[in-house]
Amino acid sequence: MENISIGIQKSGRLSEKSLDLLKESGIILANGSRKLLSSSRNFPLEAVFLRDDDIPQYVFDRVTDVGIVGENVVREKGHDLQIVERLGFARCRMSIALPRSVDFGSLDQLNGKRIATSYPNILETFLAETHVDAEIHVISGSVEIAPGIGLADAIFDIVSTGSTLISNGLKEVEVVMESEAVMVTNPGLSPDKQEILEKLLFRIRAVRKSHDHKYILLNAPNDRLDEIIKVIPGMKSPTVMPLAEEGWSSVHSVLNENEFWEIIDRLRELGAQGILVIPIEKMIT
Ligand code: PRT
Ligand code: ZN
Repeated sequence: MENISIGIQKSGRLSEKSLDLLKESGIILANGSRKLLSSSRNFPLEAVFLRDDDIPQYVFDRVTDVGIVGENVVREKGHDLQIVERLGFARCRMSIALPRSVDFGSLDQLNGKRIATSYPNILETFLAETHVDAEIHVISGSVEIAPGIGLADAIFDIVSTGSTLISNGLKEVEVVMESEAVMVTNPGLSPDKQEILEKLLFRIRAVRKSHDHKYILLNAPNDRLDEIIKVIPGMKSPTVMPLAEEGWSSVHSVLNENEFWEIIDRLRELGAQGILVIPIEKMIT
């Protein structure tokens, strides 16, 4: 039986969430991430633990069939890979930042300036698109200190909360791209491997969907039932069962996390009582 191999970051910001995703998909790995390789005993998958920067190349060269890596790294490496799923974690943006003391008007100001970054390819493409003629200085780490020590006039780096910029006296002036962890592949997998990938994606989607949905149970007075049901449509439609107490029903449904509090407020206005909200482990629609 054929296996699918998946490149996962060995240790870093993506590692834990990548492994959690496999685990929640019911895929048990033999020996965690301590070794280079780890096979699953209940799914035809082998995890290969790598530096995140190497993952696009490994996938491109078909050393691994798929990989989980930041979209920023995929873009920087420039291999023609297919994003098969956006995974919603390790969200960040790649931005240009300037010393706080510099007044910022427009990108033209960067003409003739030095920009320090570890992502020269993304930056170069952006500068070409926006017709800015700046000098790119490649630094491999601690890019944020470059302006302070006179090595550059600006930086182009990953920003998440923005606190690293603030503590280095910098301000974000231009967001060049948004990024999140993605699953990538090099198209043209064998039919067997493609089938395993589809199975894996089916599970991952069910897990991810369950994360932003909640199961809700509540008691509704029968005379407001129609209005209450309109507020919570459910996957198909809500389940309604009579309560032992006359004039009341129990309503069960599924809510989207985004509209959760609004719906709860609305339900209370409509006289719903005994509202219970329960996490969902898997969700298959
Ligand atoms: O050892 P290896 O090469 O595998 O790992 P790495 O050190 O190169 O990468 P790692 O683990 O730091 O990050 C992996 C991926 O996580 C990145 O490629 C991004 O896609 C994503 N990610 C999400 C981040 C951040 N958020 C993040 N905040 N990567 C880095 N940072 C750093 C950033 O460089 C800056 O120094 O955190 C700082 C900014 O954070 P804030 O919150 O202060 O703005
Ligand atoms: Zn790295």
